[in-house]
Amino acid sequence: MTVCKALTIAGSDSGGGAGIQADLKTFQELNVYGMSALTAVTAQNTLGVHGVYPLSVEAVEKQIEAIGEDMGTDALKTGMLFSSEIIRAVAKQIEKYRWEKVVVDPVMIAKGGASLLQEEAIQAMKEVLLPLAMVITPNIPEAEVLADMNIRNLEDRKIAAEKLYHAGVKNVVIKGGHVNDGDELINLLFDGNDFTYVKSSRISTKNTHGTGCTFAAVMTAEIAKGQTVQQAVETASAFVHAAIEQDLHIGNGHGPTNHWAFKQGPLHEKEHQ
Ligand code: PXL
Repeated sequence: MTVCKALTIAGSDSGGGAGIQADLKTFQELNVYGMSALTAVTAQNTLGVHGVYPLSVEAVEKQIEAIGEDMGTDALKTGMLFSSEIIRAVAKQIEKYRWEKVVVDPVMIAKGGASLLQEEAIQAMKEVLLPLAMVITPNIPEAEVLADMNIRNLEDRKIAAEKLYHAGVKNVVIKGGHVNDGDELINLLFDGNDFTYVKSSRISTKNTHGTGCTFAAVMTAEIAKGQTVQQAVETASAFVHAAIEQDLHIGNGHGPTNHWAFKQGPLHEKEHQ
């Protein structure tokens, strides 16, 4: 049996809903062996981010090297990278190991508004990381920053996707979760030739913490297995939809989603008590 492997280079969310915790849970659900290189630790719960503690560039490099020198990976994703120094170090390692199945989730701001990427790091992300990306998965506010334009409708989203493609990214997915345009949610994929709309129904809830990380983690796991980018977007949309639909009611703020819902369906609460 050959086992598929995926690596997440991202921050820790102590609350377990986003960051590497979301990534590793998602990899596991999809039968992919998960590995991680931590970039920063956040002290966080459903009410917000209470502290951000970046790791040293050396610590990030060493973790990636440890994997590159021994285990290798079939695909990787980047999440919270925090600083331009960490971005440059991560890009260098991706080049060193010639990793090509690279999913970049350009994490910038947490749900409550806390910054997970320093302002000056945006330029580094555009310069050194986007050209290495097989796929980038921004939400609309992130796409606005990276493409340097306002996105008011689907036409604008297509223009932003084209701009990001021309910045060197092979496939651009601009997710539709952050617009209120009715019952239909459209995740837009642009591969340099065609636009594909991957549709699902919108669910109204405040419990969406970690959906961006989870979406990119599904894509990474599916790409690790050899699925196409379009298939990966379809699975990611279905996985996140199930995770939101069957949420867990944990915490008093923006709650996490249910990472086992896609595979296992709803858990009957407290059935063992
Ligand atoms: O969802 C973005 C995100 C990514 N990574 C970490 C986070 C968050 C959101 O809070 O905490 C570590």
